[in-house]
Amino acid sequence: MRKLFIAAAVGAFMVSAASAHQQTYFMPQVPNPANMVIDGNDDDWGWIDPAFGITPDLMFEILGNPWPPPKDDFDVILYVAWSSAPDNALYYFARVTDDSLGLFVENPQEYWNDDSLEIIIDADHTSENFNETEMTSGQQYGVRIKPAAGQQDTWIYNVPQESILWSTREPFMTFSWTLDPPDAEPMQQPAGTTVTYTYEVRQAIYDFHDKNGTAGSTRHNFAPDQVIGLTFQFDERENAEVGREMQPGTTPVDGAFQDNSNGSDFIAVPTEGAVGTSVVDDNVDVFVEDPSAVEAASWGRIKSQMAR
Ligand SMILES: [Ca+2]
Ligand SMILES: [Ca+2]
Ligand SMILES: [Ca+2]
Ligand SMILES: [Ca+2]
Repeated sequence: MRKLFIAAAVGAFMVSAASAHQQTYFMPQVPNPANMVIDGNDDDWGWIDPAFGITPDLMFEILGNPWPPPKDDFDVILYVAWSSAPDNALYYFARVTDDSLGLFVENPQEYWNDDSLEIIIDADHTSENFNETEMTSGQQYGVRIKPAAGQQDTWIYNVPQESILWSTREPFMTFSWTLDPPDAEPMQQPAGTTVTYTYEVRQAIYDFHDKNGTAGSTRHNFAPDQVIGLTFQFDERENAEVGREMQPGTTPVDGAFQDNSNGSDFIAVPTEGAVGTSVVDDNVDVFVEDPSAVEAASWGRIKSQMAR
């Protein structure tokens, strides 16, 4: 059984590699969602095999800059994970090290021009150009630390109706961030120093995302070995004069913001003994997957398959 499971995972990778998508990563299953605390700290991520960490050497920069940059200019580690039903959610954590905090815009629609993180989701690969569907078939989320007073720190870009923001709010999306030093401010940072900021998110994701809420939407149900259309792009800004200067992320081509064929895929790797328990009640329909699991060693075996 275990070999069959591994074959399925590797098979999925092969299929994906042959498709139009640009890069493939693996994400493990959260062992117990009830133990995850969305507070911007990674002390609840100790379970994750460091091999799943996505670092600059596994990323691409799509605005034409030398890559990777010096570590004091921009460095990051990104963890991505999924949970089974009933929790059934996407989790991610990122820690960025940066020599200049670039937070200048107040309008969340422009967060992409600041230090921020964009998350592009077309879990079921139904969408090519999802700007044309106004993000019902694929969604471009943005998160940024230190929002202006009264502004959300989470967003969905490029859709005029603010009703679409329902999935950026609790209980559907929970986002917390940290900043170190906590009183760091753009343009006031001593030369030669770095700041560190984190993003931590749990969010429900949708195969069809209605603009008005869950009633017309279709929740995505995670399962082992799924190939999820999912792209992460960091935006790196340094000063008030020049906008975003770098855009490192999980795809080597531009355009994922509107077209899933320009994005990356993540394969859902099961974790032995994982449960879907959660204290969160999203009040949405889910189906319960058989929590079949492979040994932790399967990840290493998958990697060895990939290396061939
Ligand atoms: Ca945490
Ligand atoms: Ca920098
Ligand atoms: Ca979709
Ligand atoms: Ca910056």
